[in-house]
Amino acid sequence: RAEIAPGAVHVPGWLDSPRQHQLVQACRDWARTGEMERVRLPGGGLLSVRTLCLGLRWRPYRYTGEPVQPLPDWLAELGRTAVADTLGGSIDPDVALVNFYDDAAKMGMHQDRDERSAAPVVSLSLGDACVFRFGNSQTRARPWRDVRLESGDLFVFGGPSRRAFHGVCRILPGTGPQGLLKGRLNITLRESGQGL
Ligand code: MD5
Ligand code: FE
Repeated sequence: RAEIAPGAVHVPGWLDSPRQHQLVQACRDWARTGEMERVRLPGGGLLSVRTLCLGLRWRPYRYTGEPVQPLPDWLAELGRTAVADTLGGSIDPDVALVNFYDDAAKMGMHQDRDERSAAPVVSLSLGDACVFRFGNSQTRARPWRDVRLESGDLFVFGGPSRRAFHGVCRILPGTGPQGLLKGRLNITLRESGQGL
């Protein structure tokens, strides 16, 4: 367990192997409805990751009212346990965003600021490792720290780190557990603050 910055906690290997397999299988089931798609930015660009929303539909830069598959209680509960195990305090997640990265996908430096809640975000990594760049809250430029996120890792972002810039520089193909998944999945659990 490592505190990367105040409010940002990395717990390598938080998910055991059966749990990782269960989560990947759940992602496959959710994706069968065909909702895993590249999101278009208002400026016209397309994200290279494929995204699936549970609970509420997210599009840059808001949660829309369109219906999506429900967020299962067991997944919300996993998010509550993650926060209790790291920062303490509570969250009541109503959204999960599932991002799939193929070998070439990446995510530029950005802030997550579409949530109207101050609650932490819980991030779970599955499959191939990545180079995750954790920056600062002021600018998308340095200083930052590059952290390798591996399959099974938990990252919780709260408090002063909640609005930090962050991104995924690259995927490290072939580094995931044998037989789990080709590519990388990231599940984030969030409290949207809609209806608060
Ligand atoms: C990923 N996902 O690996 C990353 C990890 C996203 C996204 O960035 O927006 O879907 S989650 C990183 C994250 C979330 C919320 C706050 C902070 C980082 N942070 O304050 O650094 O697909
Ligand atoms: Fe983000």
